[in-house]
Amino acid sequence: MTSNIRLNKWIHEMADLCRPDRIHWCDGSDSEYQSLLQMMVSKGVAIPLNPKKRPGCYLFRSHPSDVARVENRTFISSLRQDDAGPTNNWIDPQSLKSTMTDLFSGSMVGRTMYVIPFSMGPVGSPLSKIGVEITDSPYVVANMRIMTRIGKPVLDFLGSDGEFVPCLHSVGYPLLPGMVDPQWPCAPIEKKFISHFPEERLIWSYGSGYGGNALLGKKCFALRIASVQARDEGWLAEHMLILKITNPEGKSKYITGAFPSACGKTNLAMLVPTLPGWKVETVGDDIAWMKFGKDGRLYAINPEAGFFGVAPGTSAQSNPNAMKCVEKNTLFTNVALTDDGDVWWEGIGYDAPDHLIDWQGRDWYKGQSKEPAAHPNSRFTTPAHQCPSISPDWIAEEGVPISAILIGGRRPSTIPLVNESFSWEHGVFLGSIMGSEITAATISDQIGKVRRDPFAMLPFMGYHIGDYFRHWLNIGKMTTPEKLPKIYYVNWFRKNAEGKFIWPGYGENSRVLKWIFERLEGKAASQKTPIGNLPTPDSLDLDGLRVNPSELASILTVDLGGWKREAEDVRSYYRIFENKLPSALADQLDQLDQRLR
Ligand code: SAT
Ligand code: MN
Repeated sequence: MTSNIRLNKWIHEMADLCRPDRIHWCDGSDSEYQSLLQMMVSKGVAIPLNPKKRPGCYLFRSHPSDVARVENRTFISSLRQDDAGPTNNWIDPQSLKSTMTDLFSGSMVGRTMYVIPFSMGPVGSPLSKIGVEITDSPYVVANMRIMTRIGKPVLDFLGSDGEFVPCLHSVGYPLLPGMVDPQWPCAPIEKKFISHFPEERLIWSYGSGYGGNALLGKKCFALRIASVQARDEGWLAEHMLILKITNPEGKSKYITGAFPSACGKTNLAMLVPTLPGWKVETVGDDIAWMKFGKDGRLYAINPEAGFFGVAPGTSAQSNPNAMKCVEKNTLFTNVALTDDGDVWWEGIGYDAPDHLIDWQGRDWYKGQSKEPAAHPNSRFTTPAHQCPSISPDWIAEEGVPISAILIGGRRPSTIPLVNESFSWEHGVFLGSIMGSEITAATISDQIGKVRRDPFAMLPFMGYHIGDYFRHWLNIGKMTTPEKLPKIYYVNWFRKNAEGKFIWPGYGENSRVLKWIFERLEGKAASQKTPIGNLPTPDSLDLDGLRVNPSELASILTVDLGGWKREAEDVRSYYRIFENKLPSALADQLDQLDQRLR
């Protein structure tokens, strides 16, 4: 219930369309959360974990067809196709709405329609924005309660005329009389639509109950729709972690980092430095909203309230803070279940017990079962405040001032460990060409090619990427150059001739963060190269690090041949932007060519 006129009208219209049996307005209370979980337990949808091992934790298993974001079913339905650009799927909004109206029609029959008012960012912060998600999935409600701020405080703040982004979601499985509800209802792939109407600031998602397809505050709102709002309002909505780093003298700086999915953003955000006296704290692990403060600097908030992290590979070695975080009050999806009611996944840091129940609910025997016990994209949903490394500033309403922006992907060759851009414009150029090398066996003729993923936003852009580059360049003109964060291109993933990682990564990445910190202080030395400023051999703290010296040298110098090929490849990649490629970036590429000669 709300006094907000627009919200009431929308809820009535959507209820008329979807025809749920009942409507539940989420107040966000603990008792509501507990009773939803109890209801799901009683239906066999949620499995309570052993309270002695994982108090307040539950396991969910999704349908095998519904285990990840579906990029080929994700649409940016701007009025003009040209505004969606060459990297997004587009359907004319009128036609998409008519298709989806048919799908939503009666889609909640036999179900409860939950109304979730949510705030991205601290309720009431000038950097925050409000959304309202309608969903027929109690799993989504429980996850949204961890990932965002939901319920009464949000409605109170919204008041009678506050603005919100309407987010309509249905799993697409109406329960007609006599039908049995499956454990994970969803619709077949061709009926799944994750749709964005940027001009209307509207999200419609049908047919999937999983992650970014269904928790609409995250990728749909905080990145795709927010990127459009940010363009129009002069700020940045980015796929970035936010961390706070403090040197042994107690001086702190805030750094954001854009990395594609599965490049270790969560691990970097929660990093435990190997360098004595240095400290890293977590502000966010996935999304940063950055706006200019009165002092002309960029301030960032983490719009989320939890972490939706990939479980496999998370261990006490790779990310001890995340392991602590998921000890309690955590929802697990598609991990394996042990006989004593605990969870297990590949790369958890210790051997599997002899017997498990795998992510599909089947018996799994160590040494016998061939398939992984946990799905490779299995997840934990866990409250940010439980993270031992969480910074007290993570809820700062005014955000935190950003000194540096890291960008990077998985590049086994060519890209050095760390490269400081010459200028904002040069940094935007590097951001526009970043990406990961294709290694998965799926597209075999593409192996070794680079999948460019500008600012790690490729799957999350709400408009034309060429216009997005222009927006980044414009942001650089909105303040004085010394107030802008410096942009660093990093690469933890270089490999040697045997295909092994050269740089140990994880906590050792603190050595790179230290160099960046000291560059920002005007202390650490650098050498100017054709591609940017690289550390001088003795400016990077390598004390106690055991890495083969010649291999180390290879990741701290410019691979001229590799960069010449890189520049050529970028030239052909840039063609997809046609006349939308800002001339400043074409100039940057020409200048790079010149310097490489
Ligand atoms: O499923 S999510 O989109 O939230 C996570 C991811 O794919 O990066
Ligand atoms: Mn992400």
